[in-house]
Amino acid sequence: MFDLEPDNKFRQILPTIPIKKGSWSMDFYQYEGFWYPLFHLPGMLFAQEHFKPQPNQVILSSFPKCGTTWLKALAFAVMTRSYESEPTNPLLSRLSHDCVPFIEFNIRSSQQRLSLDVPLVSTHIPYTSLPKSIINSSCKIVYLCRDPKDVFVSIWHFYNRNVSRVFESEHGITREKDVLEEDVLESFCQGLLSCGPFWDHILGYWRASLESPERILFIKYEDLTNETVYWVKKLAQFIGYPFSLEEEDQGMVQKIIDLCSFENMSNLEVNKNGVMTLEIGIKKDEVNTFEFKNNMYFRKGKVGDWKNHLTPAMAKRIDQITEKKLSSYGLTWNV
Ligand code: PAP
Repeated sequence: MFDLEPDNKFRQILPTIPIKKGSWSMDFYQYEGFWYPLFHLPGMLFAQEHFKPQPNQVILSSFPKCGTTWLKALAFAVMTRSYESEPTNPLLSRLSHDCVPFIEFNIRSSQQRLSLDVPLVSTHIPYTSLPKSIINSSCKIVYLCRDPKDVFVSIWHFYNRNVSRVFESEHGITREKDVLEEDVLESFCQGLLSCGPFWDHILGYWRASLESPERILFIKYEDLTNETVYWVKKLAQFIGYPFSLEEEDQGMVQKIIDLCSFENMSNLEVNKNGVMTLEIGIKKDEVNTFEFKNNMYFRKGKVGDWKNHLTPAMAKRIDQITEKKLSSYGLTWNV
């Protein structure tokens, strides 16, 4: 399924990098200190070598399941001033992932697709592994992070439904689990998930944002949820599309927030029944793709849902790692 071009970087580094098994028997490959499943690493390496940002491009970055779908919708709506319920508004007929491409999942077609009118791209690549072309550019980066307990629960649901689907189609075995098991938590704590460890991912962007606050805006999902107006205005200002007083008087900020809300987005026909295609590898001249149902990106959209899924011991384990790895850098969650 993930056959690759013989001369590509992934094939070259494969014999030299550590491989470990995570949950659902998935293999993870370690590169530059982070773990990737086979559907993520080749595209990441390709982006490192080939991605060239436009000077005015804004990079939306996040660890998976921190609210990327929401951030993409908000940034796209801010840049395009899409707030009306008119049929031409792209956010009403396309998943926000289809409006803002990932640099590592749009392998072959990336350069065409990325020369979009709306200068927005996204990535899950850790800061220290970003393409040098981004690091050396003056492009703004917006990073969204989230309480790791909610990230873990969200990832578990996503993997549980998607990975079990792959097993089902490839091996005829159903792997979907009903309860969150210790081995999945173990994998999360060891960083054996796409772009893990979570804490190192966050720390890379957090430190970079402290060093270059004019270039990197660091947002927490919880703050975006609780003080949405403040953060949407801040986002608009930061990426160079501030709201004028007139626009504010017209209620544009609130209209954008309403358009991008979980309730609105998750009820759109395209997000209920549509499908998105990620490019995850290249076989000869053909791009290998993997399809996700759009509704996979909309589960609950709540802060603190971990309380419904984690035992106190599981929550404590995650909190202890967060405390150990992040608190001395001033990063904490009180939810
Ligand atoms: P990705 O990394 O695969 O792109 P991402 O969008 O970051 O996924 O994360 C999905 C989470 O964002 C889901 O969280 P949950 O599992 O805890 O519910 C999803 O529900 C939430 N989400 C998606 N859209 C919105 C939105 N408009 N507002 C708030 N949360 C949202």
